[in-house]
Amino acid sequence: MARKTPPRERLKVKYGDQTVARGEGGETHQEAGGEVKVLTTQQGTPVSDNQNSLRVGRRGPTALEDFHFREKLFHFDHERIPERVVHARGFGAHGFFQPYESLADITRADLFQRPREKTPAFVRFSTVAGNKGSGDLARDVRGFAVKLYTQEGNWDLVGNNIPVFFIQDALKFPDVIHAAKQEPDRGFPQAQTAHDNFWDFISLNPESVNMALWIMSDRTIPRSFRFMEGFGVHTFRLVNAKGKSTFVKFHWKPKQGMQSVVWNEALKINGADPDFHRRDLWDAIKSGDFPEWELGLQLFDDDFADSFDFDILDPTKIIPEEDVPLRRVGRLVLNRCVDNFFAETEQVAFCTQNIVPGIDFTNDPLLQGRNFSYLDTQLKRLGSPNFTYLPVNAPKCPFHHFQQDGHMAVENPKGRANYEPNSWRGEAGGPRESPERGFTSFPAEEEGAKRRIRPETFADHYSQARQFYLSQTGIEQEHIAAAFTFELSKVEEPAIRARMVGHLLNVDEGLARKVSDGLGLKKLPKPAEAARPTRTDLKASPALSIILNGPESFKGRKIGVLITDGVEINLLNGLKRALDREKAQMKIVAPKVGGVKASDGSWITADEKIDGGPSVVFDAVALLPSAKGVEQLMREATARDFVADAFAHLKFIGCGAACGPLLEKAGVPADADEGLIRLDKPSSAAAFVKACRKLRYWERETAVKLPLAAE
Ligand code: HDE
Repeated sequence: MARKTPPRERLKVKYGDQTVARGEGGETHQEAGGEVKVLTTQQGTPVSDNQNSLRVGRRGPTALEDFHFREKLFHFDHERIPERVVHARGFGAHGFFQPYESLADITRADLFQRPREKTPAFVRFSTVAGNKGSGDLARDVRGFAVKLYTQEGNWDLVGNNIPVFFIQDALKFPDVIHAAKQEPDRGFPQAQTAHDNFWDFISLNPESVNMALWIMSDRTIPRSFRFMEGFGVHTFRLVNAKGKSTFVKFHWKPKQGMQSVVWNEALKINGADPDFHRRDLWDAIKSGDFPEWELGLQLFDDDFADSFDFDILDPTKIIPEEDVPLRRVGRLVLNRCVDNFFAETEQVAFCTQNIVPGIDFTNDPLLQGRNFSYLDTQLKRLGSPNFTYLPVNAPKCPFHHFQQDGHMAVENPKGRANYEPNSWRGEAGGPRESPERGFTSFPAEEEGAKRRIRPETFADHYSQARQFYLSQTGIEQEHIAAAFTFELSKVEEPAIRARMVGHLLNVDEGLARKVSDGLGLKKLPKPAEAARPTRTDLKASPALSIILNGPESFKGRKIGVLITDGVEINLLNGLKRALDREKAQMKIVAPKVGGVKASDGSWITADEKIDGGPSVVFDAVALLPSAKGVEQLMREATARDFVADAFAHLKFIGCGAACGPLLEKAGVPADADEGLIRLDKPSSAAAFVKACRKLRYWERETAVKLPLAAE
């Protein structure tokens, strides 16, 4: 049916300072809601009808001359660009980096010269293996890629939330990624390493064992991006104005403290809210709670490098913070969400080769390979060497070069000279090189035969894996054992399971036995053949534990409060006040999203209906139904799950006076443990919120029979 044409009067638009009829060009017109923009084609031609294509006759064919139709469909057909082969699912935000002090003595990098001066930043967090539409809570490494728009060019620190990597040579990258992603014949499983190909590769590749320990730890199921660390992984160089080089490892330390979820919770969050991590970052920034990380530098010289137990060029190794303490030199704050996901998060093009004067590479073979791969991949994804002009990728400092033309050349050099050297003077000659200001590589001496070789110094594959394991609390060790058991139980080929346990025997016998028992292996396999015996003299590094590096407050966390009609209003208000003081959030969960009538007759609007806001999406919960409401909740499976899951996931539970029968019905004895905290008068709210600072009541774990701990 043809759309009724609005009266001619309403089609008037402002065009410059004239008012002309729509259809004669122009940008805005008046509607009831005020002045709005007139829809145009990409060529700027105003569109009269965006509901019906051009037809010949009432029920006739569509005319090919309908340029608006053809342009619209043509553009739509080309909306997608190739997703990243790895790190396809990501989420970005803008912010800034601010140094605490001048680091001029160790680097000439411009962003580290002037204390408190802000350098704009864009950060993209990601998972590695899953495709763009996969769930946020996959057990996976998280990317932590930072683009810093310095006054001497863009510096991309393309890191992860784990400080080591699977492989020592970039040549192996396609193999490890092929093995991790969906198996090629069947196209599944999506976003998980719990399958044969992955563990087949890892078990045949002992250099991956340290990383295997890290990925089976809770590091790969972070509570959200805000609560995880970031690492540059490789050793880099900082170079000062005199040309002196200092080795450096980069760390991002979350001011919010570290926090992960438990595995059973991760599985359920993926169902309840597959966007849990991106929503968390978005909500935090939009509410003004800007996440912040401190940049920590581990600085060391050649003497340390030569005396260190492992090769500083080996990306499967860390340098424990206890050996080289972190120097905290500045802060990264994320304070602005993207305006458009595609334009920014999708089109941002990180390249490890993007470094600036004062920072330099080392010979880490993984880093050397990455320096090729990233530029190459951006051309494939973005389709033109001019991707550097996209606003999210363009430097924010002046830039001048002779690169020209190509697809989508939005800006070409002006003037006659497009080559160098040239004899044109002044502006006509274009930019010139600058030996003083320009980037100069650190003149490291290199020599040797050209061979395909892996240095002897990279050969110890187990000692640091053991050190990592022994640096964990008992609870975290149990989680590692449980994760190996879970993943290897999904492996169908028994030989692969056994081969992996053979590696674990070189890490820690207790761990290997737990996994072997968990898998039901009839007998313990032989330890894998080791190129170097496992060292047992490496000291534990408490910095590697998440639990030992948690937050000091409940700030930025979320409580889900389950209420019904008749909720005690003073109690609810008391809890809200206590949470406000802590700068934590309260979300109301109720049988209907419209809300409930409180004890004083006031109306409380809910944030979520119970099945839309299960307890897995909260850090702690409070149960404040009225006595009558409890009867209703006891009949609802979602309400029982809300309670049972909160308990099983070791959450603190604030218990209102009436909630006893609901707890019982959910299988939780009312006096089960000290993680259940009375919330029967407004003054008890403060004690409850204080308890929540510990995030979990870990003591409960051994009592709960869920697949959290290895049996
Ligand atoms: Fe990457 N990696 N990578 N990687 N990587 C990519 O670049 C690659 C490695 C990391 O949010 C790709 O733009 C090779 C280590 C992050 O856009 C690709 C090797 C670390 C991101 C690529 C590695 C990373 C990527 C895919 C082995 C931690 C996401 C799309 C030598 C220090 C960046 C893209 C974003 C993305 C190659 C290993 C981190 C294909 C060859 C080690 C955070 O170029």
